[in-house]
Amino acid sequence: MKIHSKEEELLSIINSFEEGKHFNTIANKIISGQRIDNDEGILLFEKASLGLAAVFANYIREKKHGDLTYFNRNFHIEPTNVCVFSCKFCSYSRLYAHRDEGWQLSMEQMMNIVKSYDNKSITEVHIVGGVHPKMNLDFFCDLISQIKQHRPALHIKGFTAVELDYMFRKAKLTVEEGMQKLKDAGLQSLPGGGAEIFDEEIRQQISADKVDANGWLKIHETAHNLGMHTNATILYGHIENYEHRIDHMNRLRDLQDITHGFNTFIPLKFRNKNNDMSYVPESSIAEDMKMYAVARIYMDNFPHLKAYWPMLGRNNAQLSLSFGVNDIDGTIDDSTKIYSMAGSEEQTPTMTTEELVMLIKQAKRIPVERDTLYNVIKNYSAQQKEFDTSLN
Ligand code: V47
Ligand code: SF4
Repeated sequence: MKIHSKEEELLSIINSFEEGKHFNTIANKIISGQRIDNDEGILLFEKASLGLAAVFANYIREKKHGDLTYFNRNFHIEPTNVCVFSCKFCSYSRLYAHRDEGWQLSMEQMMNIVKSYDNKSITEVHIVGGVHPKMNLDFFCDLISQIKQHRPALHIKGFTAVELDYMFRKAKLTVEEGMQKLKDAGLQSLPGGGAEIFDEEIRQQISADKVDANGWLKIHETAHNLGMHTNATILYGHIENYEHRIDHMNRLRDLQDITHGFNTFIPLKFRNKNNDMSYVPESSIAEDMKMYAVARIYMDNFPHLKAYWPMLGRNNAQLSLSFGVNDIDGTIDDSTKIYSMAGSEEQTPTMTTEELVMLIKQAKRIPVERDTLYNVIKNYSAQQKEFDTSLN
């Protein structure tokens, strides 16, 4: 019997697809580890069937990570949903004039949230919220130092570039000065939010008044230069087209070539409940899976691709593990409202470690608990074997 290499296998699978012959150049690039260009990214979105895109994305995923699939134990603090901005897709924020309809947590309330995890083996707190005009840089430096004093080993991932841009401008500090101050207080990494879509025209239509693409990228570059790791998101499935998605990923890929500071790319599906864009239909699950697959193929220099289950729903997050995804975020403990308020099926997002492990095992992948920086805390591969035999 002839033994086929993985590469030969990939080429023969590609050629079994009707449209396969149009994708030989892309297949050869993927096999030889070369990156695809923007036109090829658009071709994948427009002309590749979902099955073909999945074959490419899965090949890359398995080359990078095998079956390993990461999750972590985390909770969120959302200090406020009061926001000076009014992004059209946002279901969560309230303007300052309507602050009575929203929430604004005091330092004590936020520290009580942190303390409520004292006996739990949590490794990360993710802090993200609206842009409140009275919660300034000093307030957040104080919050970070108090958390660090209370629980030094807890990794603090906090603040989108949108929140940071506003804080730094109000404090009349440069991005470098502001970021250094937060780092000195104990901030360790940045989440990927606020990126939305970088294209200037689309950004103008959906979130006109907040930090622009260059401002977002500059903040992440500065964090990288200070040795911090960050994530990046894309908000897709609204009024953008495939060119805009590729342009967005291209700007991130270019910055990553310079800094290598991004850990994870997180496509965020637009959810359309209770916001000013409710007239825009949500993308289909097939479209969501295509987005993950093309992201995995195009973003060759991003180590990880995450499906954020509170937004996508746990079943679809499980499905995404066959479309290039190798991370599904964490336990969450019902501590975020951004997606439940926008209509996600996960109205009280909480998963135990056991549930996350089972979700990953059912998809025939190997669960790995990680910390924020992808250091392995526990690899469940030994138990995977037991699971496989119990199925026979
Ligand atoms: O920037 C807001 C998005 C983001 C809606 O880095 C919406 O690990 C869809 O960035 N439909 C904030 N998306 C959340 C975020 C994030 C989440 C999980 C993990 C990480 C990480 C980062 O949420 C915002 C915006 O793009 N968002 N409203 C909506 N209706
Ligand atoms: Fe404010 Fe963020 Fe909502 Fe925009 S997405 S309105 S910046 S909370």
